[in-house]
Amino acid sequence: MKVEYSVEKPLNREPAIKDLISSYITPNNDTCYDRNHGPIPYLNAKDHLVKVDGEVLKPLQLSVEDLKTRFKQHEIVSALQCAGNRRHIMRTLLKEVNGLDWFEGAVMNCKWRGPKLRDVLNEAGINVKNIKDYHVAFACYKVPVQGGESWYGGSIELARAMKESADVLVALEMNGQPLPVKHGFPIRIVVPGVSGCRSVKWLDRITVQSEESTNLYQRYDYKILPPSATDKETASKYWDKTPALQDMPVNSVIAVPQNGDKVKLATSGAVEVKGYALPHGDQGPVVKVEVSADNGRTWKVASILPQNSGQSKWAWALWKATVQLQKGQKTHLLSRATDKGGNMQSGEPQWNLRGVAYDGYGISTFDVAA
Ligand SMILES: Nc1nc2c(c(=O)[nH]1)N[C@H]1C(S)=C(S)[C@@H](COP(=O)(O)O)O[C@H]1N2
Ligand SMILES: [Mo]
Repeated sequence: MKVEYSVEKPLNREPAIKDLISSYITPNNDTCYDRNHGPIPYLNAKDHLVKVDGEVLKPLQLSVEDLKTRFKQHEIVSALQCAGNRRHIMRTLLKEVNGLDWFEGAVMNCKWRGPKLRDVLNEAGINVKNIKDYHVAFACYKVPVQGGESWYGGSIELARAMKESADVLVALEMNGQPLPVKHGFPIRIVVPGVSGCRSVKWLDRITVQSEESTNLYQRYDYKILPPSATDKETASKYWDKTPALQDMPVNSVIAVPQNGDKVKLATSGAVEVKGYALPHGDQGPVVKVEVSADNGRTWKVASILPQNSGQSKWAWALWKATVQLQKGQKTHLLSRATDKGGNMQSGEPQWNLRGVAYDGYGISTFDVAA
């Protein structure tokens, strides 16, 4: 099997933020961020199989063809975001954290297509007494990952998997094309609203089980540790007690003007401010984004670009606002989002050791030319 990159040097990269927000649907190219804990395997769609096992009546082995032809296909526009998105802001504004230095581009908003996980599980027949006590684990055994683990995996609650409106997909396509190799070809899970780490790529196993995935990345990473976990040592006693991160928080980011830019005002004294915003878990879509030029004392409502209106609750919102500014000054802008569920960014982000799920106000500090 051909692989690209390695356990020592996996492919991890993000696009320039201005490119990212230039299209509502993030195209299948380098505008999509890459997050890998190991090498990228080149799988053959003709012989690749996904095993469905665990607490099911009829274990299955499904080919890509089976998944395409034996189940109803669904298309969902959903953001997929790494839990570490915006980590750089957390380490800069709050305190140093452990983890890759993601800025604000570890997110993409794509059209995913494939059967619903629930339909696949229904075909296998869930064999559990109380669905609330179970999980569904996803795994890729094709390549080893960092931390000495020989496979990658993650899990979600079985109840979420079985909930029709949770839209959990066994995705075969991204933006109308077969999944790109680096994004999981030929099969990946897409769990809308949830930290990207559970959306397992190059999927080869789906297991209904009474405990969470035992993979390192479910048990010892991707958790919001309490503030008293300040290093590896103190964290060790919290890993077991801290729930695995699932739903991502309501969030917004200012992309234009970018932090550090030199901005020329229009003759009107105005500048156009643009960015993206994301809802909390399944509470989308984002219904309001506001911008402040006075450190949060007053807020101006931004307009959400029409591509998003009435669309998927899982999608991001692209937004823009026109703000009047003073020439020749260092300027500091903030943004905050509110979703349909009423969740609003609080402006009081909590520090955590792994720097995950940072949800402080969108922020941009730049010079306005005299
Ligand atoms: N098999 C496998 N699946 C994986 C990962 C991985 O390293 N291996 N990384 C996860 C993480 S942490 C994220 S954020 C997303 C990134 O998806 P992308 O590379 O398509 O952007 O994939 C998830 N699925
Ligand atoms: Mo991630």
